[in-house]
Amino acid sequence: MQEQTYSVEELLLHHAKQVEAVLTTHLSGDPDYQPLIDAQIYSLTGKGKRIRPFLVIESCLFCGGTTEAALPFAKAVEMIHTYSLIHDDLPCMDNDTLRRGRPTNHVVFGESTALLAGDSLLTDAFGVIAGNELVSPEFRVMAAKILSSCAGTEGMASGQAIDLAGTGKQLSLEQIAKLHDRKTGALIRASVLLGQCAAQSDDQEISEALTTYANSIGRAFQILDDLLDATATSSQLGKTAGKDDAQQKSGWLSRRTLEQAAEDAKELTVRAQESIQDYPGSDHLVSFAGWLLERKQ
Ligand code: GRG
Repeated sequence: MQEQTYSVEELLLHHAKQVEAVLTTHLSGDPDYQPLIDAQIYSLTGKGKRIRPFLVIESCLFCGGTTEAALPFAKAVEMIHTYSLIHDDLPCMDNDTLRRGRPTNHVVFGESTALLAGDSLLTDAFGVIAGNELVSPEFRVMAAKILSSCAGTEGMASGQAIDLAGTGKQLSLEQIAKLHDRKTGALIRASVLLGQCAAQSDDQEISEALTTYANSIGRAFQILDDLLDATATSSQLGKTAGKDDAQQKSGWLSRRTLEQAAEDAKELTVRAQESIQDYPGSDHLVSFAGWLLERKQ
């Protein structure tokens, strides 16, 4: 496929198909723990946008690597994203019943299986990273370190903790931005940096450009998410709409009007595009940042 002639939607679909073909290949059936396998397959095969795998693959191509080398890392990031959605929906967290247009994992499989499905996805993701034979051991270790720091205590998990602790409280815009950077931005940052690892590039300048790009689209993405939460319906989103208000969450709109938030997202998108647009081969990542701003889901 000559990718440069395709729209962002077509590229997303193309990469989604590639990653979906390998997402469940590490899971083999055993009647003793079949529900644990079924629960993972259920959530992995839900209708996700596959934004993070897209970023891993496109960042790898941008850095001179191949889709084949990027695929295991793309799969690992999607596994961690899927675990976070399963756990986020649990009764002890957001207690949600709708995700990716279907009942949430614990509604279908029960709470303990959902918890274990998330645990398995998180743990197995690191096995998938370690098993990427198209990348040298040095870059596999680098990828594992990046993913662990972006998903763990310094990243997504603490973002979730700050979010839960802030429920019902008025956070400042700076506090909300910090929460977004961890809860949403960290895995987006991991995606682009894992793409660079898959290309076996340790170019510091490129790494910094990709980090600025990811931090900016991560913020814009979450602002858009808050805007959609306030303005779209549950059936449009495939998840429960209006949650921030109902759960007294301190989202971007607790401090900014709809118009200001849209303007903030636009500025962040421009910043993201400017951080990489002068590098050759950045056109897909540049267009993707613009596409994110227009998304309706
Ligand atoms: C449980 C450690 C832990 C973390 C949970 C992911 C998450 C953190 C919470 C989910 C709720 C939420 C609003 C997270 C912000 C990130 C986000 C918008 C996730 C949804 O990502 P999409 O839109 O989902 O890419 P799809 O379904 O398309 O993959």
